Amino acid sequence: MSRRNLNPKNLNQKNPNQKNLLLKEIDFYLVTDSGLSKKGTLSDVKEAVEAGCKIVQYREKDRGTKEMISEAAEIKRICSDKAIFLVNDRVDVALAVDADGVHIGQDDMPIGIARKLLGENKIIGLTVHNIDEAIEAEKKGADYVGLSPIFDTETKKEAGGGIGPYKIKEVKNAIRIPVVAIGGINKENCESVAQNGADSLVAISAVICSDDVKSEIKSFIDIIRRIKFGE
Ligand code: 3NM
Repeated sequence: MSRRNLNPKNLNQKNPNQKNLLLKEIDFYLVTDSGLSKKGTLSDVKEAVEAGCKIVQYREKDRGTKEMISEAAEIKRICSDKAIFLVNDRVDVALAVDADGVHIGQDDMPIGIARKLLGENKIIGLTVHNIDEAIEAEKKGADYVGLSPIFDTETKKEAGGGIGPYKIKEVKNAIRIPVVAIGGINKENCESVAQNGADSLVAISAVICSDDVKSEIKSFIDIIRRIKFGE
């Protein structure tokens, strides 16, 4: 199905399938990081969307709520009908700007409460580290899981050691919702991530620390789509 027919703006309308169709189309997944960014979060999002990225997560740990709402509103405008826009952890910020959904961790707001607050049509992604958490996430109504960390990473020191790309296949075989791989992924190892069945992948430092965010993301998209869709 053509991505052009799948408009994130329609997430608010009464089509419960819309979000699943949108999630089927994702490849490279941008997670923002203002601490690592060279040109700033808004510039990174803009370049990502221009590169063809179809999902953006605003992850900000160092700003106050007011500033986050203002930045989130701007990101939503940049994503408009081109990319799904999620907010990390902060359900309140997602609600304030009417984002397309949230991404939450195991210790964040319980998914059932987030679902009640956001409604059925919004997207909720949950971070998982193993098969049991992935099965539980699907049971509790997550729309996708973020499987982490695939490799060791300096970007999130508390993430622990990498579980290896083969775990992706095991998790894929255990659930039906999409699996997004995250942690220590770069251009050299991303083929193994896609080959093991990841529907999408996040690479923060590999992209955001580069001088040309747009062209880096384009290369990731090309690699993932070649393996995922045979393009
Ligand atoms: N979450 P990089 S690892 C945001 O394991 C985040 O849950 C992780 O950055 C987790 O692509 C991570 O630079 C950072 O390794 C990933």
